[in-house]
Parts: sequence; C-alpha cells; structure tokens
Amino acid sequence: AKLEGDLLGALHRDEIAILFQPQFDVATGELAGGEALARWDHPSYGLIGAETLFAVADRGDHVSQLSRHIARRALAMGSAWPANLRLSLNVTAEDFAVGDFAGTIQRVVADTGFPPTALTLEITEQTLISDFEACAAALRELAADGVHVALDDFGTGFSNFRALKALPLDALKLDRSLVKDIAHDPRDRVILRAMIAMSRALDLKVIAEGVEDEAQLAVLREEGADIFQGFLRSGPITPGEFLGLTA
Ligand code: G
Ligand code: G
Ligand code: MN
Ligand code: NA
Repeated sequence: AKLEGDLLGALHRDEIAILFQPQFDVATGELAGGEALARWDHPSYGLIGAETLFAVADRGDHVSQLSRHIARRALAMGSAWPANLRLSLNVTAEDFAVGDFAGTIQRVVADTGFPPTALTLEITEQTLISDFEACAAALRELAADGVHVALDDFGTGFSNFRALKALPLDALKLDRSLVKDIAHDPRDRVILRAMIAMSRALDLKVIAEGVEDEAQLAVLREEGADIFQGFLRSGPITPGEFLGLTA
C-alpha cells in the first residue's frame, strides 16, 4: 500500500528515471537509436525496475498516468538528439484502452517538437488480446502521422501471428530468448533465418535484442538482421550518457 500511495507524488517529484538502451545498425555498427526504459528512483528503496513500477502503478490504477508521463519525458529528452536517431517507446494495448492515448502521443509530439517519423512504438503482445481492435485503430492513426510500430518480445509465449497481419507494423523485435543460442544451436539459427525471411516478405525490419557476444552479432549479420541492442555494446544508460554517444 505504501508504494502505491507514493506513485503520484513520485510523478510530481520527478522520481521516474528514464534510461536509454542504445540500438545499433547490424551492418555498419553505427548508433541507430535508443529504447526508453523507465525506473523509479525511490528516495528510500533505491532504483525500482519497470516491472515492479508498472505493477505498483496498476494496483493504484495509475498505469495510464505513468505511461503518459514517461512518453512526455522521453520525447522531451529525445528532441535533443540528432535527427537520424530513432527513439523507441514501450507501449501496451492497455495504454490505448484508456482515454485517447494516440491523441496524447500526438500532443506530446507537437509540444516537444519531436519528429513523429523518428518515433518507434514497441508494442508487446502480452495484453493485446482484449483490446485488439481499439489498439490497432489507434496505431493506424499514429502510423498515418509517420510513427513507426515494432512488435516487441516476439518469440515469447505471447507471440500472436494475428498481430503481424492486423497491426501497421514496421519492425519485428525478436526476444532475447530467440537470440541467445543462434551461434551454437543450428535449430535456433534456422528459426532466426525463418523469422527474417518472413519479415522480409512482410516488409518488416528485424530488431534483435539481448545480443551479448560477437558470435551472435556475426550470425545476425550473416542472416541479415537490421538492428541490434544488448550488453555486447551497451546496457541501458542515462540520457546524458546517451547524448555522449552521439557527440
Ligand atoms: O528495463 P527493465 O528490465 O526494467 O524492463 C522490464 C520490462 O519492462 C521490459 O519488458 C520493458 O519493455 C518494460 N518497460 C520498461 N520501460 C517501460 C515503459 O516505459 N512502459 C512499458 N509499458 N513497459 C516498459
Ligand atoms: O523486454 P525489454 O527488452 O524491453 O527489456 C529490457 C531489459 O533487458 C532491460 O532492463 C535491460 O537491462 C535488459 N537487457 C538489455 N540488454 C540485455 C542483454 O544483452 N542481455 C540480457 N540478459 N538482458 C538485457
Ligand atoms: Mn521493448
Ligand atoms: Na522486449
């Protein structure tokens, strides 16, 4: 009960920290953008991860306020980035089920001056089922503004091929469980190759996450993945550290 009661105050006291995990071009190794990852920098408990943060927000029915807060803060930071870099924001179907989240994103884009074509929304399938149509419609509205949409966590238990067909997607983001063994297990490599072939045929970019060693990156390069992120190059870093990478 304690943490729930703190959350609204935390939003006002600016205790929600936003880190960015850099994303790189597989072919060239160049910085391509960053994924915004939220943390709660709690005065007594220290850094609280996104999963706990959102669980606490959910218990207090404050998820939509939290998501809107993160969108506004992340895009304000991103508006200082070079124009060629993409900013990825994690969103869920639940975000689109409350109020007019597409309108919120459009307003944040207008207020911050962040170019919509440099924004990628990473949508997870976890909660897509119940609010699928509303979510698809909202994403189509944003896609019409030039916002990009990536299907996140692809390859986890929530993978839903319906989303591939019905959402206005630009990219498929392969979960790190699909990336982990590609350099050692031929079966994992076959699955990777098939996912990339499918993505090509659907005109989707392929983003690989959880890349931890050079052998994995070499396989991604040979198979033709587009973008990667992972501890091999960088974990999540502060906005200041991220800007340092662009200098
Ligand atoms: O970075 P971390 O390990 O705490 O992330 C845990 C999970 O929380 C990840 O799946 C990540 O996508 C998710 N997450 C991180 N930041 C956000 C956010 O701002 N919004 C949503 N909906 N999920 C987030
Ligand atoms: O599900 P999502 O990708 O949004 O989760 C992001 C979380 O994954 C971050 O908290 C980050 O610390 C973690 N992460 C980022 N890169 C790697 C990696 O290369 N390996 C592992 N195991 N975790 C990673
Ligand atoms: Mn993500
Ligand atoms: Na993910």
